[in-house]
Amino acid sequence: MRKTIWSMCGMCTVRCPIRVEVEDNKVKWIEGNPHLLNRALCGKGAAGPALVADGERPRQPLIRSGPRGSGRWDEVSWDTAYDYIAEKLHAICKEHGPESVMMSFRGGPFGDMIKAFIHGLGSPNFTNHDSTCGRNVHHASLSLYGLGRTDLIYDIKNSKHLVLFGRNILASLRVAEVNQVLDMLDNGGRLTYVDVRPTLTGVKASRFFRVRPGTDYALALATIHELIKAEAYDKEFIERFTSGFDQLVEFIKPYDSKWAAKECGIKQNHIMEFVQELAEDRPKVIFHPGWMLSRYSDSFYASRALHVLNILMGNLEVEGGQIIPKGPGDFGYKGLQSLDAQIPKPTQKRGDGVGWKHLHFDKGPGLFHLFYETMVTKDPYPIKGVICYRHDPLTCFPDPEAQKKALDNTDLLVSIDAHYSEFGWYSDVILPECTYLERDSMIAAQKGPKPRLIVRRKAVDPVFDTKPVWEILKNLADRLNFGQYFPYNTIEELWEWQLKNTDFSIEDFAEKGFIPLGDKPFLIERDKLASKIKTESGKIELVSKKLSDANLPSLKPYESPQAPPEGQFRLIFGRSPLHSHSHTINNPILHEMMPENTLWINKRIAAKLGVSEGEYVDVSSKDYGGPIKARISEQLHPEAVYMVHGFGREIPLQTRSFNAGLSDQKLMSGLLDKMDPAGGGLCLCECFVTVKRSTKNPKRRVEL
Ligand SMILES: Nc1nc2c(c(=O)[nH]1)N[C@H]1C(S)=C(S)[C@@H](COP(=O)(O)OP(=O)(O)OC[C@H]3O[C@@H](n4cnc5c(=O)[nH]c(N)nc54)[C@H](O)[C@@H]3O)O[C@H]1N2
Ligand SMILES: Nc1nc2c(c(=O)[nH]1)N[C@H]1C(S)=C(S)[C@@H](COP(=O)(O)OP(=O)(O)OC[C@H]3O[C@@H](n4cnc5c(=O)[nH]c(N)nc54)[C@H](O)[C@@H]3O)O[C@H]1N2
Ligand code: SF4
Ligand SMILES: [Mo]
Repeated sequence: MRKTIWSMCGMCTVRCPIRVEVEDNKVKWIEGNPHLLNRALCGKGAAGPALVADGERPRQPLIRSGPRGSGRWDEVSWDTAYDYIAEKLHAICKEHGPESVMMSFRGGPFGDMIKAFIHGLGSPNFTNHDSTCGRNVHHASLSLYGLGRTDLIYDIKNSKHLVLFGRNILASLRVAEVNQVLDMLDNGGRLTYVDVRPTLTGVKASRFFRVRPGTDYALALATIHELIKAEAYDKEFIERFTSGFDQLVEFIKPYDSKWAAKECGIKQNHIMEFVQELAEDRPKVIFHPGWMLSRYSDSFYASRALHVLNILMGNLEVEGGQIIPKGPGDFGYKGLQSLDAQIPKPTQKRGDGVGWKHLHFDKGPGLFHLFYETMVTKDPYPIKGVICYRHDPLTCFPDPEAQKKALDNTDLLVSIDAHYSEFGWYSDVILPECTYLERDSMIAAQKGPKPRLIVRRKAVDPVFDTKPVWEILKNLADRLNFGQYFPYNTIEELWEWQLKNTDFSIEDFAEKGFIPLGDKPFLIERDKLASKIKTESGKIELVSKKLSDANLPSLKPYESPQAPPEGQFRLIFGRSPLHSHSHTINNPILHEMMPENTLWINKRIAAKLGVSEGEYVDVSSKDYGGPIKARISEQLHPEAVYMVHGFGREIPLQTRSFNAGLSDQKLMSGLLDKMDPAGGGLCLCECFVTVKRSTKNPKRRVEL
């Protein structure tokens, strides 16, 4: 008989709530949770069952038997793997102190357990991938409101006008957000989209600006200029809640629409029409401040300018504007017990310098890429152990060869992953986690207009000898003598412990798959809004004290992006709706639908290079290159070439993805330490590559 399991998708880190139908320990059907997603699921989510069945993943613990990266492994029992890791970690902690161990995590609602593990060990070095993703956006938001990136959400459904600068919302997707955008469009809302190439979102947009790569900041500045000039902004909001407006007015003077039109390669009258629309639609206008904005050397300032536009709209805590997400406490509920909160915070300096060398950055997860320098310099102390849970730094950060050189200074690399990752392949131990459909998770509290408690439930038993992370970390913690911080033996005991202060039990999830904590969303009244602004001054700081203290400008003069050197192109990347970064490339179904990436080339440039659609071109940078098929585009900006991230994998046991397509991160030589000093994000689009028509006739197994 078929049974329903309420769970959470794991094909990307959005973790959409899902309803799974199971029969005879087989997944028969998956759909979005009808109470939250109207049954919708994306293509990757639908391919989940193929992952469970796929044998091309680590099936039991592996300990390296050859040199790092050689691919020679001993298959071992879980006890042997735990003992091996515990012994190595003991030795590292004894010789160098626990701070010599760092642990990274992909991010998301289950981070409590990961933080608890590294803090329980006695190290402050919890970190994640975010300097290649949203750190610039996070720091931009902090510098204005004292609130982080996830402390603001967007009421897209009710907005009159959604403005997206390179936020390809319909392809680089969250199902709930796609639903909201489509509802907004159905309600007659406007969508303005800015990109350097045609996209799914651009196709749906009511206004599309095709800009020169790296010029978003110019367009945002000109929009600020013209709105202020037309006095089309919320004066009361500015006066009441912000500081530094006079400096902004002075700063913005040179940046008018005529200037920006030339800089971005768009029409001035289109900018002026856009400004007119904003004046009509405010305050129900949302300028999305960006998600993946580790791109250009001014991405932090571009994101900051987009936030300034929200502030001019006066859209904070307004229907159809920006909302401060509410937690259980806002609706009178008690929250979950936190594993991490019961552990004394390690007091040593962080190994990446965040919080003492770099005071303007949020301590939270710090900045992973700065640990590489520490591995080499051993300053303030050596880094000897790296544990990555659900994170693949060799794919996530640029220049993997430079990373490997730094990693060679360590004594222990552990990958806890459901797949072979490039990092796992280079590690000393791989601990295979069972896939999301094969495991339960701890309970998570999700903030939002209506907060909720949510949990992932196991749909089927693990096919191989793989284990869930809650069990893996508990076993390691016991062996390392801090098992008391993981006060459970079974997942049921963990749930009970988490729910101890609430009036709920795990049975309360049975009806809908989640526990709603508040049925009616509410907006914070203007009179109470000031208390929600968390800067030192209590104002939204258009000129930030934190930045000034760090000798950084808040209003940075615009600098035009460098044109590519003769014969080269700026390498731009993004995502496909069919893949999640690199870890779906080998999925049997998704591989079949998109087996390799292509290099997008502007039509005029392609003609110059003598390349036609589907022919091979050779792409190269200093240390890496290879052939890839060309995809000719009318609208892609001629300075750029574009590819989807995640391909060019070199793990022989993943036969489908092995050497299929090219890797963008491997082309990014020398970019590992090119960080925006104000935002902490890496400048991944500051990469130039050479493209030539390929004379080779490479073997390719699959035609596009
Ligand atoms: N050049 C370049 N670099 C980029 C990007 C780019 O577009 N181009 N994108 C950037 C962005 S936006 C981000 S967010 C980062 C993402 O980079 P990462 O943070 O590394 O995230 P993912 O690639 O999503 O997945 C990380 C690992 O999680 C593993 N995994 C998947 N499911 C499970 C599971 O159920 N359990 C466990 N234990 N592991 C699992 C995958 O196999 C993979 O090895 O990369 C960034 N880096
Ligand atoms: N299907 C799918 N969805 C995903 C993910 C996935 O892997 N697959 N990953 C998730 C993650 S971790 C993230 S961070 C988000 C990222 O989602 P987004 O923030 O939307 O980022 P990308 O898709 O990387 O890039 C968006 C666009 O930026 C454009 N771009 C490049 N340079 C410029 C420029 O100078 N100006 C402008 N305006 N545009 C430019 C690219 O052409 C691309 O179309 O997606 C999330 N959703
Ligand atoms: S966006 Fe798609 S892949 Fe990601 S969690 Fe949701 S359904 Fe799964
Ligand atoms: Mo990301």
